[in-house]
Amino acid sequence: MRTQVGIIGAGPAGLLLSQLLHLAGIESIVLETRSQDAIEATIRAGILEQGTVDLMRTIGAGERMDKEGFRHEGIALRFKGQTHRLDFPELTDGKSVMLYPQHEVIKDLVVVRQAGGGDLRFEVRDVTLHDLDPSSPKIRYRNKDGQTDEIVCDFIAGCDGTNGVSRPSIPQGVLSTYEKVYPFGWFGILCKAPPSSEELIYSLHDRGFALVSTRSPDIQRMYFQVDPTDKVENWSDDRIWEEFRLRLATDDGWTPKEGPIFSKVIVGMRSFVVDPMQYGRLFLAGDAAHVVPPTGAKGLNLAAADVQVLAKAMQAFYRQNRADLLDQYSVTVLRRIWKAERFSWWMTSMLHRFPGNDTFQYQMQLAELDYVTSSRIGAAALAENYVGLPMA
Ligand code: FAS
Ligand code: PHB
Repeated sequence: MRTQVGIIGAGPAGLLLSQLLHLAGIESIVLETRSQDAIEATIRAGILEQGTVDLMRTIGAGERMDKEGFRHEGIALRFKGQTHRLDFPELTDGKSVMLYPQHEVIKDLVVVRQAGGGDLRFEVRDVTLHDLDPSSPKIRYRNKDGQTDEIVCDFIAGCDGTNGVSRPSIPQGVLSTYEKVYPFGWFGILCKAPPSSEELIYSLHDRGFALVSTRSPDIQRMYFQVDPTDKVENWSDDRIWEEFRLRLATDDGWTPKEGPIFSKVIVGMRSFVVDPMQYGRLFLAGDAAHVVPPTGAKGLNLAAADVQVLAKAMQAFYRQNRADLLDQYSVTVLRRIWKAERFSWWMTSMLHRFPGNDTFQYQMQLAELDYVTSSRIGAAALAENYVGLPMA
């Protein structure tokens, strides 16, 4: 079997890339280990930067997002019992973000790919990459009926996330790896309740971080900081709501809207980057090459930004026989990735309690929050990063 671009992984990176290439007349095959139902049910990110919203519209996948998504024109920062709103359009010349869940994005992308005759192969097994350098890479795998198959392609796009096979297929010594593991995780819940707030609330409390987000008018998404080794079963619904009430308390008696919790998960938090994001004819994009702690809401958006640059570079290769953009892909996207890593690390460091009760450190965090909520320049810097820095 032959194609131009073999894409491993049907997450946001793989599906967006496949659609972008399709619109540029470039063929691709997407291989995914999980089923279509499973990828469409993966609860992850919720915030889309302006650039990702524009991309979804440009590639013809924005209709349902525009109908069912929520434009968020700000966030609130809460500390010392006070709430401070950051007005994004006012601070960033009109930009904002969209609250539209990642699994809905995935559903919309699968629809447009299938409508466009996209070759998406689900439930594959034993994916292996071969002959990445110099010129005709191959992907071997077993399809869902158990038969082995080989795809010969011009390029492989490794969009298989942080636990995929693409990155480990790059020989030892080629990649420089940068990692920071945070000494806390997030306890995330989904509950049936009305929204507790019009916009997201990021809160720092002596007991730790808490985040009020949403998914729809009757399903809410909320998180609070926990020990990463903690277990979901240690947390009864009553104890969870008690913790949210404590950490989100304000001097004017604000309380969250409570309801039956139907999903509980604890996720670890780390910052991770590999450099370069290319080896021969293999190009990494999204979580396959970098991970951010979710505090800055950057994960999905970085994946979208990577594949926009990669698709443009592949288009230049096929249309103008130019290899320069492909050669520059890694340097180009890593500049923006490191800025997003910095922002996500900064938000995480400002808004979480670190073990060891370092009271001076805590005062520094409170002073930083006081600065970004009382200085227009400080607030604008946060807002500019949150809505999304310009594309590379
Ligand atoms: P993805 O991980 O989304 O997709 C990779 C795909 O490749 C998956 O479908 C996987 O099944 C497939 N795959 C893996 N190995 C394969 C193989 N060998 N062969 C074929 N396919 C293979 N971001 C936020 O902003 N907010 C959040 O709340 C948030 N929560 C998160 C929670 C978790 C548990 C995780 C892991 C991430 C979260 N993120 C969040 C970040 C998230 O949004 C990611 O950045 C985003 O999914 C990255 O997209 P992709 O790079 O496409 O990788
Ligand atoms: C979410 O809605 O899941 C979400 C929103 C903002 C974040 C992290 C997660 O920073």
